[in-house]
Amino acid sequence: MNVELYERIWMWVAAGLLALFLCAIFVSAGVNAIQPPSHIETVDPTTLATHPEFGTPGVKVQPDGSVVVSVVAQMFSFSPDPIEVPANRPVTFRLTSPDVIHGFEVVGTNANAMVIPGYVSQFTVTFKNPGEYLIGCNEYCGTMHHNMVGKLIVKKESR
Ligand SMILES: [Cu+2]
Repeated sequence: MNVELYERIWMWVAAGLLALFLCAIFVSAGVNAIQPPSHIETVDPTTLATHPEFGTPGVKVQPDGSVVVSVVAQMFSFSPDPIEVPANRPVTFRLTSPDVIHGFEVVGTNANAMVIPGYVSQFTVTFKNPGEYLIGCNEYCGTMHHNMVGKLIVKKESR
């Protein structure tokens, strides 16, 4: 089969670009430690009110000093609100919803997760800068979605 020189050149250019883009994905995933969700934990969305953890959502300090925040996102608020956490300490967010899919994004940080009824979304983040942050729902969840906001207060540690 005879392939014209120009066509052959462009085929190699296209193949090279594909290889380059694949490399870019793998390198950036490696450098930024991007990973797919690894944590699968289910919870019954119909009995959240009596759930031992999500029945009383809030900030809990573990014996080792780490902080766990259990959050219930529901139409059209986050509970607890405001959320108060210390700066410069790992904070693990555990989120779930009793109704529909919501988002949980701490604006200006990389804390961002989808909140899915029936599942617990979990991620750990360390806030370096004390201050007040806006929490927004970034998944359309109903007529008052635009009002679904919360507040995160990152407190400077007093030690
Ligand atoms: Cu929403």
